[in-house]
Amino acid sequence: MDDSNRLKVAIQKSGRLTDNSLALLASCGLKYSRGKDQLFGYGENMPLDVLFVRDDDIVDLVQEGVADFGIAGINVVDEHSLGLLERGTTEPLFTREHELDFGRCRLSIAVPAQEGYAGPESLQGKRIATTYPRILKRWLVEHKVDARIVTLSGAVEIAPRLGRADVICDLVSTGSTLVANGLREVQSVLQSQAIFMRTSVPMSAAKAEWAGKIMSRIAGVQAVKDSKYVMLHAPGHALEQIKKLLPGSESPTIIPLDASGTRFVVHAVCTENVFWETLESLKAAGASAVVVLPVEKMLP
Ligand code: PRT
Ligand code: ZN
Repeated sequence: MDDSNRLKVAIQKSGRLTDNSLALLASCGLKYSRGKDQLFGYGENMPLDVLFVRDDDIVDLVQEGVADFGIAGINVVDEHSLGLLERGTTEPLFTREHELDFGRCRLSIAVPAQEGYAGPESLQGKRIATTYPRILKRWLVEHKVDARIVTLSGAVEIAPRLGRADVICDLVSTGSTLVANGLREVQSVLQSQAIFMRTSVPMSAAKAEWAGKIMSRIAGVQAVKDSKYVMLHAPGHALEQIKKLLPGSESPTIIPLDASGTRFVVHAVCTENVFWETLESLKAAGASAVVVLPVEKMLP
C-alpha cells in the first residue's frame, strides 16, 4: 500500500485523553514508531498512522479528511459541530462511531457557593462565563433563559471573583476545582466522554477496506470491555438457576465433568461485569471451582 493509501488517526498529543487513546489503538493491534518531532507515529504493522495534535484540532482534521479517524471529547465535538451549523454546513462531515467510556466529565453551571439556585430560571439576566458558548447557547434556548454569554479562552472558574461574570459553565469531573474557587455545581448542561469519529470524505477502496477492519476491531474491543469469561463446576440440578445468575450470558457451554452425568463444567462469556455478589450467589446455588477471567478480544 503506497503512502496515499495509508489511514491516519488524530489523537490528543498530551492531555487527559492521550493515554487511553493510545491504549485503545494498542488493543486494536497497532504498533507504531514516533518521529523526532513527536507529532507523527508511523504504523509499523498496519497502514494506520497516528497524528498527535491538540484536542481542539481533531474535529477539523477529521471533517477535512486529513485524518480518517479521530478521538475527542463530546464537549469539543459538539461545540465544533454547532460552529459548522452556524456557518451553514448542513452535510455531516464525519460520523460518531463509538462512545469510548473514558474522558468522562460534564459541562455544568456553577454559582458562587453562597448563592441559591431554583432551576434554569435563576439564570435569567445573568452573565455566564464559558469556553463552550455554542453548547451553552443551545441549552439556554432549550430552557428559554435569556442570559448573557461571556466567552473566555480559559480560567473560567475565576471569572466570578474577577467580576467578569455572575456564574460559570465549565467542565467538571471531581468537582474539586469548583470547590477550591468557592463555586457550587447546580446544573449539568452536557454529559461528555471521548468518542471515536470517522471522516465522511470518500476514500479509496484499499483505504476503505482497512478502515472497515479498524472499525470492527474497535467494536470488538468495546464489546468486551466489561466482559468476563466464567468457568465453574455445577451439579445438574443447579444448572438452570446458575444460567439465570450469569450476567449477560446468552448460551453458556455445558460439558459433562465425568461419566456419572451428575456434574458439569459451565463456560460462559458474561457481557456485564461479574461482581463478588454474583460469585457468592453462584456458590449458594451449588457452583464450585468458579474462575473469572478478563476477555481481551472478541470478533462476533
Ligand atoms: O492541549 P490540549 O488543547 O490538547 O488540551 P486541553 O487542555 O484542551 O484538554 P485536557 O487534556 O484538559 O482535556 C481533554 C478532554 O478531556 C476534554 O475536552 C474533556 O473531554 C475531557 N475531560 C475530562 C476534561 C476533564 N475531565 C476535566 N476535568 N477536560 C477538562 N477538565 C478540567 C476542567 O476544565 C476544569 O478546569 O479540569 C478542571 C475540573 O476538574 P475537577 O476534577 O476539579 O472537577
Ligand atoms: Zn484543548
